[in-house]
Amino acid sequence: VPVGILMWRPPLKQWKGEGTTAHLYEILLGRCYTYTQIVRPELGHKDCQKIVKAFTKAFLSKDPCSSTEQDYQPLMELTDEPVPCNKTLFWSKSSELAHDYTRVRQDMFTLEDTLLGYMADGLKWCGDPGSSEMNYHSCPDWREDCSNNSFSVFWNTVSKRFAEDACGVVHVVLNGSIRNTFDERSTFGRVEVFNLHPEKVNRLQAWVMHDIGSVHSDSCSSSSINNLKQILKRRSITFSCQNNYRPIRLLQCVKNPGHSSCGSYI
Ligand code: N1C
Repeated sequence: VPVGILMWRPPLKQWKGEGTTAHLYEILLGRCYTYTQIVRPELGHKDCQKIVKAFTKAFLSKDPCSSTEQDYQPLMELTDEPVPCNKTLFWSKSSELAHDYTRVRQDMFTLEDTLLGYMADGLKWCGDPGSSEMNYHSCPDWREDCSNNSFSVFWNTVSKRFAEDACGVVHVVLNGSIRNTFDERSTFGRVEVFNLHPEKVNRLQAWVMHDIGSVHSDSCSSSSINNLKQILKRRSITFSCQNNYRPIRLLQCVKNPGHSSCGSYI
């Protein structure tokens, strides 16, 4: 048989989004070991080889536009990790600020402070039905190709579990410098709010933060926040809201010490 025939591979499909992150497998494995051995050694018993295999098995050799929650179930089962009551922190359009905060408040957890979120944060991945390889050239774009793509379904699945597991008072950092501070189409608005369990979540505490120097566009009294309040009321969850929660404001001021709105704190 001519070598050329053995080496021929069907062409991978072309998508509008960027392809799988280079060295994805090694990055996932490295992050898994970093998290379970160094960040939270109490999780040292987790089998990172098995976890990363389950992760890639969820999407390899499959159509990246027909990804399902079930694809990620084996991975979810290997990575259960309860967050203590009162310590869950959600965010929407405020990723950097929320993570700056949990870096300092080590007892609080965003999804990226749990194993799966830590492993997947910032990465892209997809497979192809005609190949057992990852597609490093392109992956489906949420808008232009399909919404049920391998990484959007992943974030929906893990965000859902993160919300289902939450208990006590839960927190959310929202961005008051954009028009839709509470966006019903965001993962927070679409998935997390609806997967909180009212029998164990007594209250959602929102912190609406304004970027330093921006013109305020939304605050706790805005209609988008009122919408969140109504949704929670229907779900029997108490809501409270605070503008520019001081501990987080101080973190913003660390990055903008000279700004007039920070002056009174120095
Ligand atoms: O759509 P969002 O925000 O409201 O999602 C944030 C919300 C958080 O509370 C997290 O628990 O949902 C969870 N989450 C992530 O942790 C996460 N890490 C990285 C959701 N999405 C996450 N990503 C990527 O950012 C993912 O690709 C998704 O589409 C964006 C959502 O960010 P957003 O719109 O600011």
